[in-house]
Amino acid sequence: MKKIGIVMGSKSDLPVVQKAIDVLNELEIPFEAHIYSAHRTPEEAAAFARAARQNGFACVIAFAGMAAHLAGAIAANTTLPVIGVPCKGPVFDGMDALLSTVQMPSGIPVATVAVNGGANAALLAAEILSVGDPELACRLRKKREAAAAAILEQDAQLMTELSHS
Ligand code: RP5
Repeated sequence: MKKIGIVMGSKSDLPVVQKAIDVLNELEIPFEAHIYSAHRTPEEAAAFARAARQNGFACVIAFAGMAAHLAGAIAANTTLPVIGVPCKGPVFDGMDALLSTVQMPSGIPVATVAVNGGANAALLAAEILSVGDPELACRLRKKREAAAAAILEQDAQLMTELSHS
Protein backbone atom coordinates (compact mmCIF):
# COMPACT_ATOMS: atom_id res chain seq x y z
CA MET A 1 0.00 0.00 0.00
CA LYS A 2 1.21 3.53 -0.71
CA LYS A 3 2.05 5.79 2.24
CA ILE A 4 0.50 9.03 3.44
CA GLY A 5 2.93 11.89 3.94
CA ILE A 6 2.40 14.09 6.98
CA VAL A 7 4.20 17.42 7.16
CA MET A 8 3.77 19.88 10.05
CA GLY A 9 5.18 23.37 10.18
CA SER A 10 6.18 23.11 13.83
CA LYS A 11 6.27 20.53 16.60
CA SER A 12 3.63 22.72 18.27
CA ASP A 13 1.19 21.40 15.63
CA LEU A 14 1.58 17.85 16.96
CA PRO A 15 -1.68 17.69 18.99
CA VAL A 16 -3.65 18.29 15.77
CA VAL A 17 -1.39 15.93 13.81
CA GLN A 18 -2.01 13.24 16.42
CA LYS A 19 -5.72 13.20 15.48
CA ALA A 20 -4.71 12.20 11.94
CA ILE A 21 -2.16 9.65 13.13
CA ASP A 22 -4.81 7.96 15.30
CA VAL A 23 -7.13 7.56 12.30
CA LEU A 24 -4.36 6.29 10.01
CA ASN A 25 -3.28 3.74 12.64
CA GLU A 26 -6.88 2.60 13.13
CA LEU A 27 -7.26 2.09 9.38
CA GLU A 28 -3.83 0.38 9.13
CA ILE A 29 -2.50 2.93 6.67
CA PRO A 30 1.27 3.46 6.58
CA PHE A 31 2.51 7.02 6.97
CA GLU A 32 5.65 9.05 7.47
CA ALA A 33 5.61 12.28 9.49
CA HIS A 34 8.05 15.21 9.34
CA ILE A 35 8.51 18.72 10.69
CA TYR A 36 9.26 20.88 7.66
CA SER A 37 8.39 24.56 7.64
CA ALA A 38 7.64 26.57 4.50
CA HIS A 39 9.59 29.51 5.93
CA ARG A 40 12.05 28.03 8.47
CA THR A 41 13.18 25.03 6.38
CA PRO A 42 11.87 25.81 2.87
CA GLU A 43 14.50 23.67 1.08
CA GLU A 44 13.61 20.54 3.06
CA ALA A 45 9.87 21.10 2.59
CA ALA A 46 10.30 21.50 -1.17
CA ALA A 47 12.66 18.51 -1.46
CA PHE A 48 10.19 16.29 0.41
CA ALA A 49 7.35 17.35 -1.90
CA ARG A 50 9.41 16.93 -5.08
CA ALA A 51 10.39 13.35 -4.15
CA ALA A 52 7.05 12.34 -2.60
CA ARG A 53 5.57 10.50 -5.61
CA GLN A 54 8.80 8.64 -6.31
CA ASN A 55 9.10 7.78 -2.61
CA GLY A 56 5.79 5.92 -2.56
CA PHE A 57 3.40 8.49 -1.14
CA ALA A 58 -0.20 8.66 -2.37
CA CYS A 59 -0.95 12.08 -0.92
CA VAL A 60 0.40 14.59 1.57
CA ILE A 61 -1.36 16.14 4.57
CA ALA A 62 0.15 19.50 5.56
CA PHE A 63 -0.51 21.05 8.98
CA ALA A 64 0.28 24.70 9.70
CA GLY A 65 -0.95 27.65 11.69
CA MET A 66 -0.80 31.45 11.46
CA ALA A 67 0.35 32.58 7.94
CA ALA A 68 -0.04 28.97 6.88
CA HIS A 69 1.59 28.63 3.49
CA LEU A 70 2.97 25.10 4.06
CA ALA A 71 0.21 23.22 2.22
CA GLY A 72 0.50 25.57 -0.75
CA ALA A 73 4.28 25.28 -0.76
CA ILE A 74 4.04 21.48 -0.74
CA ALA A 75 1.39 21.52 -3.48
CA ALA A 76 3.60 23.77 -5.60
CA ASN A 77 6.20 21.01 -5.69
CA THR A 78 4.12 17.88 -6.35
CA THR A 79 1.14 16.82 -8.42
CA LEU A 80 0.04 14.41 -5.68
CA PRO A 81 -3.15 15.44 -3.86
CA VAL A 82 -2.37 17.77 -0.95
CA ILE A 83 -4.72 18.15 2.01
CA GLY A 84 -4.25 21.26 4.13
CA VAL A 85 -5.10 21.40 7.82
CA PRO A 86 -5.25 24.94 9.20
CA CYS A 87 -4.11 24.90 12.83
CA LYS A 88 -5.53 27.24 15.44
CA GLY A 89 -3.09 29.99 16.44
CA PRO A 90 -2.93 32.32 19.41
CA VAL A 91 -4.42 35.48 17.85
CA PHE A 92 -7.13 34.90 15.20
CA ASP A 93 -8.49 31.53 16.39
CA GLY A 94 -7.37 29.75 13.22
CA MET A 95 -9.09 32.11 10.79
CA ASP A 96 -5.66 33.30 9.60
CA ALA A 97 -4.51 29.74 8.83
CA LEU A 98 -7.88 28.80 7.32
CA LEU A 99 -7.79 31.61 4.77
CA SER A 100 -4.08 31.10 4.04
CA THR A 101 -4.68 27.41 3.36
CA VAL A 102 -8.00 27.44 1.55
CA GLN A 103 -7.53 30.48 -0.68
CA MET A 104 -5.08 28.91 -3.13
CA PRO A 105 -4.91 30.69 -6.47
CA SER A 106 -6.11 28.71 -9.49
CA GLY A 107 -3.77 25.99 -10.76
CA ILE A 108 -2.31 24.64 -7.50
CA PRO A 109 -5.09 23.00 -5.46
CA VAL A 110 -5.09 22.32 -1.73
CA ALA A 111 -8.05 20.35 -0.35
CA THR A 112 -8.63 22.20 2.91
CA VAL A 113 -10.39 20.69 5.92
CA ALA A 114 -11.71 22.43 9.04
CA VAL A 115 -9.50 24.31 11.49
CA ASN A 116 -7.72 21.63 13.58
CA GLY A 117 -9.44 19.00 11.38
CA GLY A 118 -6.73 16.37 11.63
CA ALA A 119 -9.14 13.43 11.77
CA ASN A 120 -11.04 14.47 8.65
CA ALA A 121 -7.77 15.07 6.81
CA ALA A 122 -6.73 11.47 7.51
CA LEU A 123 -10.16 10.17 6.49
CA LEU A 124 -9.99 12.11 3.22
CA ALA A 125 -6.50 10.74 2.58
CA ALA A 126 -7.83 7.23 3.30
CA GLU A 127 -10.71 7.77 0.88
CA ILE A 128 -8.26 8.82 -1.82
CA LEU A 129 -6.19 5.67 -1.19
CA SER A 130 -9.32 3.49 -1.15
CA VAL A 131 -10.02 4.21 -4.83
CA GLY A 132 -7.50 1.49 -5.68
CA ASP A 133 -7.83 -0.60 -2.51
CA PRO A 134 -11.12 -2.50 -1.95
CA GLU A 135 -9.99 -3.77 1.49
CA LEU A 136 -9.39 -0.23 2.71
CA ALA A 137 -12.75 0.81 1.21
CA CYS A 138 -14.34 -1.96 3.32
CA ARG A 139 -12.57 -0.73 6.49
CA LEU A 140 -13.80 2.80 5.80
CA ARG A 141 -17.38 1.58 5.35
CA LYS A 142 -17.22 -0.41 8.60
CA LYS A 143 -15.88 2.63 10.47
CA ARG A 144 -18.83 4.72 9.26
CA GLU A 145 -21.28 1.98 10.20
CA ALA A 146 -19.78 1.77 13.70
CA ALA A 147 -20.01 5.56 14.11
CA ALA A 148 -23.66 5.52 13.01
CA ALA A 149 -24.46 2.66 15.39
CA ALA A 150 -22.86 4.58 18.29
CA ILE A 151 -25.05 7.62 17.59
CA LEU A 152 -28.22 5.53 17.35
CA GLU A 153 -27.31 3.96 20.69
CA GLN A 154 -26.89 7.45 22.21
CA ASP A 155 -30.25 8.42 20.75
CA ALA A 156 -31.97 5.42 22.34
CA GLN A 157 -30.25 6.15 25.66
CA LEU A 158 -31.33 9.81 25.52
CA MET A 159 -34.95 8.81 24.92
CA THR A 160 -34.80 6.53 27.96
CA GLU A 161 -33.19 9.24 30.12
CA LEU A 162 -35.74 11.87 29.06
CA SER A 163 -38.68 9.55 29.66
CA HIS A 164 -37.49 9.12 33.28
CA SER A 165 -37.00 12.86 33.96
C1 RP5 B 1 3.49 27.75 11.79
O1 RP5 B 1 3.54 28.66 12.83
C2 RP5 B 1 3.42 26.40 12.45
O2 RP5 B 1 2.74 25.51 11.63
C3 RP5 B 1 2.71 26.64 13.75
O3 RP5 B 1 1.31 26.34 13.67
C4 RP5 B 1 2.87 28.15 13.95
C5 RP5 B 1 3.63 28.50 15.19
O4 RP5 B 1 4.85 27.82 15.22
P1 RP5 B 1 5.76 27.80 16.52
O5 RP5 B 1 6.16 29.23 16.78
O6 RP5 B 1 4.91 27.22 17.63
O7 RP5 B 1 6.94 26.92 16.20
O8 RP5 B 1 4.62 27.83 11.00
